[in-house]
This record gives sequence, structure tokens and C-alpha cells, in this order.
Amino acid sequence: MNVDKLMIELEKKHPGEVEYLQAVREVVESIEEVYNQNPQFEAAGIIERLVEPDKIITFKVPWVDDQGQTHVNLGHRVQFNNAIGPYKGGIRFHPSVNLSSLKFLGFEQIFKNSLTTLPMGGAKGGSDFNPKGKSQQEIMRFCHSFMIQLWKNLGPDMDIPAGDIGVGGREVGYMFGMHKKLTGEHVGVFTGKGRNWGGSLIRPEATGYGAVYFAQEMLKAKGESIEGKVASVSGFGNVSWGAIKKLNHLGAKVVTISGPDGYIYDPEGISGEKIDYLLELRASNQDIAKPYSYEFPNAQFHEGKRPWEVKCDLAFPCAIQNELDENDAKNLVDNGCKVVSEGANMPCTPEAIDLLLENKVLYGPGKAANAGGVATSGLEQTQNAMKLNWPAEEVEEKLRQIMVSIHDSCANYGKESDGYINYMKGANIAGFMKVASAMLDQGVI
Ligand code: NDP
Ligand code: 2IT
Repeated sequence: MNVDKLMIELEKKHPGEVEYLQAVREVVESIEEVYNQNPQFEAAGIIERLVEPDKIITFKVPWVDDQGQTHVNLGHRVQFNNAIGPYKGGIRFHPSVNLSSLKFLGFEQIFKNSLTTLPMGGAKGGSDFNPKGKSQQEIMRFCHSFMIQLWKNLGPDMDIPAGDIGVGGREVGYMFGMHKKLTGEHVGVFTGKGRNWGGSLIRPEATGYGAVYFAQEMLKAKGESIEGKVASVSGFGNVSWGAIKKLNHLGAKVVTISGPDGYIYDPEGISGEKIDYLLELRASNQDIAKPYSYEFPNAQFHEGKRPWEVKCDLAFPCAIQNELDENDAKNLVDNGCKVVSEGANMPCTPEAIDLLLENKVLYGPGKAANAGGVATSGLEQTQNAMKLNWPAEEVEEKLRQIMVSIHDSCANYGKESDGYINYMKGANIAGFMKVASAMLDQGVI
């Protein structure tokens, strides 16, 4: 494989798909050496087949708002690769959704799911629908319409979606409900379901918990722990919430959260009733950062800024792609940050990653650090297939073990001669090797 040649060809075929090309470049640069040491990969065209999705389904989603006005959004499902298991990955509702962002997310999902040790292929879906400010009825009508278009392409052994930005338990409920109505079957075709009807008891917390467990493992390898550390977290959605809960539980102090409008710095730490207050704001569909600073006057709101300028030991970007750039990474390094564990998918730009690696920061890439969410989805599927419900403690212990195992796989492939672990390289190689070997076994299809 010649990385530059491959990327030139890909850019010609998919012009302007910036995020997708960014995600592919990172992986192919990491695996180039092992790929070229294994001539069977080249002969079987593994990389050329892996960078193109198996199938993309695009459809219109018409829906009627509360005033009787009709709207039309676009929906997509990118079924990227099912070499090691059925397609699996979340659904995102956000105005920024387009094919480039879903292809980057689906591509990342292949390697992430491979790292979990569970048999899951990679996929992603979503729509440019903006759930912000919509009523419950509007959300329900949209979700039903989305599923009317997509249901034929899903199944517990074919493709199993879950949540992502703008899609949580409520939206999964509405989409699952329509799937059940159309098929007449109550099957585990979604994960992140309600706790009373097949959902895993800790799926909502799992991604954030996993990102903290991954940071814990990176620190452990250096003889350190989470306790007593100061942590900066971005966003305040599903993933940030889980990360903040676990960080508090393990004795860290969380000093930031953020939204698209800016960030909150709370030097006293964000825990307990403050988290309850944030959850209330979120449930009532309001911005969170500014109202938080009115409610807790010792906290400061920094309008239009990102939290990475705050001094911290641990950073958890948990909001959206490319939310931490080279300048932010420089601020983190200058302020003595030791760990960056990505709760979000691809939150660090390539320049930011280079700077973190050069400065030997412990950098946990999203496909490893946030894999606890989809891993717990895999456990939910297992429970559904067995028609069992495991207690929360049992699922969390399984999740913790999976995060340890992901850490060890990355360390195995990412250890450098001076002992520093390049987790990005390790994650990409470990994730790739399993999928490539399955593709070789199954022939050119
Ligand atoms: P949510 O919709 O629950 O939360 C997203 C959060 O990010 C919200 O607080 C949102 O603020 C904030 N946000 C959105 N855009 C920006 C921006 N431009 N700048 C700052 N903040 C922003 O999504 P999730 O928590 O589920 O997902 C967050 C990230 O984690 C995504 O990258 C997702 O792909 C990834 N992820 C999610 C998993 C899951 O299980 N849910 C699993 C693995 C990864 P507001 O609501 O005000 O817009
Ligand atoms: O990015 C992700 O891993 C998710 N949004 C979760 C996917 C899943 O199927 O649980």
C-alpha cells in the first residue's frame, strides 16, 4: 500500500468529504507498515475494499410539525463492513449530519467494534434533523417516519442501531416501537432500549464510564491513578454525563462542561446537586452553560470558548468531532495535562494528535477510549438473545474488563522503543488485524 496514492484516488472519488478522508488517512498511516509486511493483504485488495462502505441507504424523511407544516429531512444508513459480525453503530440527529460525517463515523466504528472483542461489524446512520426546540410529538413523528423508511434494512442479525448525538433512550424507544409495529416482532434490533423492555441497565452511562476506565488503565501503566486529579470535560450530553459521574466516583474533581455557546469553569467541582440541575436543564431542552453560571455564582461562563484553556491533569473531549485543535492541545500541554481520553468520536484534529504524541501525553483515541458504549450494546444484544437481564454491577464489571482488554491490545501494538505507548497506532493496528483476517477468510465479496 502506498498511502499517498491511495488517498489521492480516494479524494478523487469522494471530493470534499473532509471528515471521512481525515478518518481514513489516520488509519492507513498507522497500519501502513504491518500492511506491507503481509503481502496477502495487498493481493486480496483488503484496504481498497475496507475504505468503501458495503452499502449506503439514503432516503427522505417527511414529517409534520405541531402547526401542521410539512418538513422533509434526509436520512442515511451507512453499512460499512460486516466481516466480523452484523452491522452495528449509532444514529445521529444533528444539523451537521451528511454523508461525509456518517462515513467517517461508520469507518471508525469498524475498528472500535473490532477492539471490543465482541462480534460486531461497523455502521452509522442519521439525519440532518435538528431535535433542538422540537416538541415530544414532533420528535415522535420524525422517529416514526425515519423508521418507516429504514426498517427493511435492519435486523438483530443484520444491522442493529443505537443512539449517538441527538438520539437517546426516548428516540430509540420511538424507532424501536415503529420497527416492532411494522415487523410484528419484539426483537433486539436496537440497543440503548428502555431498562424495562430489554435495555442494558448501564448502557446510558457506559460510554462515559468506559472513557474513564480507559484513562485509569493508561495512568495505571505509569503507576498513577485518577484519584485527586483535576479533569476537564466538554459537552454535557450522554457521554459527558457518564464520564463526570465516574470521575467523581473515582475521586477526581471535574471543573468544566461545555455547549456550543461556550464553557463553564467551576473551580469547586461539578458533582451531586449540580449534575441533577444540569440534567433538569437538559430535559427541558434548554442551553446549559449560561444558566449554570447564574445558579452557581462561583462558576464562570466563558462565551464562545472551549474548555481546553483551563489547567487540568485529565481532559475528556466528549462533544463532537474536531472540537480540540492544535492550539487547544498546546494549551493542554503547557498546563501540564497528562491524559486525553476521547469520549467523542474524532474530537482531536490530526495536528492536535501530533502535538499530544510529540509531548508524550497519554492519548486515548475515541475508537478505543469510547468503545465502552458499543461494547455494552454488544452485552445488551447478548442478554436479548439469551432472554435474560443482568444486574447493573455484573454489566459494569464486564465493561471494565473489556476496557482493560482494549487497553492491553492497544499497548501490545503501540509500544515504542522508549516505552511510550502510542495508543492511536496500537488501536488502529489491533482493530484492523482482526477485520482483515476475517476478510481474508471470507474471500473477495
Ligand atoms: P448528546 O447529544 O447526548 O450530547 C452531545 C453534547 O455535545 C451536548 O452537550 C451538545 O450540546 C454538545 N455539543 C454539540 N455540538 C457541540 C459543539 N460544536 N461544541 C461544543 N459542544 C457541542 O451526544 P452523546 O453524548 O451521545 O455523543 C457525544 C459524542 O460521543 C459524539 O461524538 C458521539 O459520536 C460520541 N459517542 C457517543 C456514544 C454513545 O453511546 N452515545 C458512544 C461513543 C461515542 P447541545 O445539546 O447544547 O447541542
Ligand atoms: O459511536 C458509538 O460507538 C456509538 N454511538 C454507540 C454505538 C452502539 O451501537 O452502541
